[in-house]
Amino acid sequence: MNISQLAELDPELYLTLQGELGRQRQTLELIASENFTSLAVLAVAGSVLTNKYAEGYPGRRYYGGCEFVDQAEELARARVQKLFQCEYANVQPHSGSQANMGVYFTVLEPGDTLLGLDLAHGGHLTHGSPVNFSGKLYNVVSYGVSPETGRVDFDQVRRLAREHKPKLIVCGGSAYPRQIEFAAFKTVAEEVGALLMADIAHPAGLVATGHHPSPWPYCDFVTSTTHKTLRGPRGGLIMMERDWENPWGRVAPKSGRVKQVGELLDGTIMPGIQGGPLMHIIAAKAVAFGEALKPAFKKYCGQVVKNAARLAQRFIDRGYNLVSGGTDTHLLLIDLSDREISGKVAERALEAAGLTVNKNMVPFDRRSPFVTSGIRIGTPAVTTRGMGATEMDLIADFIDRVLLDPDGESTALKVRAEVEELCRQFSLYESL
Ligand code: DSN
Repeated sequence: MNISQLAELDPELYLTLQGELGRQRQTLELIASENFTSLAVLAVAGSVLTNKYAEGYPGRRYYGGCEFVDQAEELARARVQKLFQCEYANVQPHSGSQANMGVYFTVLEPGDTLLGLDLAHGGHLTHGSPVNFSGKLYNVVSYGVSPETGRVDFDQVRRLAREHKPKLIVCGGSAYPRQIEFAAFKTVAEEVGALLMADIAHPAGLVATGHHPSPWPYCDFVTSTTHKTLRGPRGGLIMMERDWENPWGRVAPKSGRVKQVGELLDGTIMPGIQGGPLMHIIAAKAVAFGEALKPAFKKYCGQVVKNAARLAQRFIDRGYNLVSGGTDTHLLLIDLSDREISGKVAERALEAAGLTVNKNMVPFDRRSPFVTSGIRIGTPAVTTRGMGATEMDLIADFIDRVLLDPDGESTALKVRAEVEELCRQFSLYESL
């Protein structure tokens, strides 16, 4: 069925979907965690596989009729293992949060100590924010970035690790513009006997294509989402370079055999925290992993990084402060602390002009998380549309004009018209 047929069947929802498709087509999507999937990923995510219950794992399900969904999950697993060169992969987590929960529930007991990057310094809710399950269940110690460099302060990480002896150290985040320092984290983890988990949700596509260093052999666990730079359907993922016998002496009930860590992770995801896997999404993950294995995806990720670097330079040229002074990934964080305009006002003004970004805390922010002093900008989605250096220069110009005149209606209207003209040149989902 084509979406246009929904016009008669469900006119209300049809209007909503058309509205969103129009928004995606006519605006510049600069949210660093968003992207546009291929039509193949979209089709499979909307396929008959949504009908199937398949609790369990391929070959050992709690339901009959799993022949074909088993194939889909096996394909997804095999492709992601090849993509990230790892022995273990669980493709069932519904989201990045559940992937992180899967590792925490396997490795930690409530009250255990977890060392993660502060949300305001670029971390993620699930890295120990007090309003998240991670902050409520565990004794969280947070590290941050250095005020001088905007990069992780390893003196602080080491000091906190020695003092608090975390069982698990988490590296990575959702607003860290620099490459994750896996090797440096491993040195600290080894020194204090902690396990190391990397959350590569943001740079996953860059990691897969060699545009960001690999977490192997440094990290015990790697979690990710599948919909950011990886450009797949919305979902999560857990990986280990090698499976290994669990060090906590957990045994299989009947045989007494010591379980592999992978078996424990599988059990934590299902039945521990999830029931039926989303087989349509797992199949769409398989499609996306297949796409990511192709040379075109490597080229795309290279362009994502080039575009972010170009955009960063254009903002620096115009006198903006960037957290860490720039980027080596797909995202940059403009620090507006020295300006009157807040992240909240900037986000709204840019949206009115057809540019979608999100307000974001910057390190040592004096404004609240609802107001913030930063905006986060990412290049994955505009790069998928085919934009390059020339368009990055235009985008920097659009943003600058709006930020210099956030209340100006005519500025917003003028920029919006130019944004729409640019978007027309880079069509999106033409066949929908
Ligand atoms: N909300 C995601 C992001 O925007 O980075 C992280 O989960």
